[in-house]
Amino acid sequence: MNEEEQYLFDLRGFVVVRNALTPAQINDLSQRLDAHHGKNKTPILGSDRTVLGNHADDAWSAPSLLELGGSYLDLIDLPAIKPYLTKLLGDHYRLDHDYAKIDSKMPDREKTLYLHGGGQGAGGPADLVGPSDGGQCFYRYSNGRFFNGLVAVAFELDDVQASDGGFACVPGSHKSNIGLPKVWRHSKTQAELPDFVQRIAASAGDAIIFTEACAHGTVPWEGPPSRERRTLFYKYCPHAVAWSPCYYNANNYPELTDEQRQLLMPPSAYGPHAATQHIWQRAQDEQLELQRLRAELAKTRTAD
Ligand SMILES: O=C(O)CCC(=O)C(=O)O
Repeated sequence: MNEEEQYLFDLRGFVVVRNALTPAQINDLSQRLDAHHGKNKTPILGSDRTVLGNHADDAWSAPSLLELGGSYLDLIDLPAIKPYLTKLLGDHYRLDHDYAKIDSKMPDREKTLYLHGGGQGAGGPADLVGPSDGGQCFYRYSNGRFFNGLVAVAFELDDVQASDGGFACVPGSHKSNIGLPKVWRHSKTQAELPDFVQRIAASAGDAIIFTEACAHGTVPWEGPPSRERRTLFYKYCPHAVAWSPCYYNANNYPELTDEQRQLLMPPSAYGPHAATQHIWQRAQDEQLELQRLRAELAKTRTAD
């Protein structure tokens, strides 16, 4: 992250990394997403890890894009993005949640722009960032370091013109001391967007990195219905912070490297330290054993 990008991130709350993905990665991610979407027609896939797939599902089983495998696992620690995350979150940040969104497929009633987040004044029950006081949306720069409560990386799989829709934010709002006035939070059409909201055009393969503390949201899709905006969101926290109540179970993804397993660690002040690793390893191993025992029990019940 060079000096210019650091300046712009501090000033505006986001930075665009052009060509973060190679054409081969875009292709692989697209094919896997389209195959998955063929079976699951909802325009939002994966989750913010506040839901389990089914009522009876195990803990540690919230839907995730990581289940799509291949390049979805590579995105966890993509070399083109890693230096940005280290600069913005410090060492030993963690992947907190991930999901994909297909804007052009969203039903009309869900196409409203909900600006959420927004500096020191963010949060509260009326804000989408969570039901609490919003302290999790922090942004600070001090002693030569960035501090962010949550940093989102939005990987674009399609070209998106600003007039189509897509990511928009109120640049600089991550440092505002006053919450975004209610009257400006919702826009049902692009014509209603307040003029200080900046829309960001992006090309397939670009990554928009933004702090959740910057008031942001999705502009109502008004591009041609034939075009899509498919975006993959990977969201990262400092190691002691958790946004989502469901943590990853690295055991569910046997192809992960050691470094990727560390990025999936649940939160603690220790980060991926030897002092804590064995604790979570035991919890994950017990989960495996539980799954095995449940499968055995189900088999016995069917045999009866
Ligand atoms: O569509 C976008 O890029 C914005 C998504 C968003 O609001 C979020 O991830 O919190």
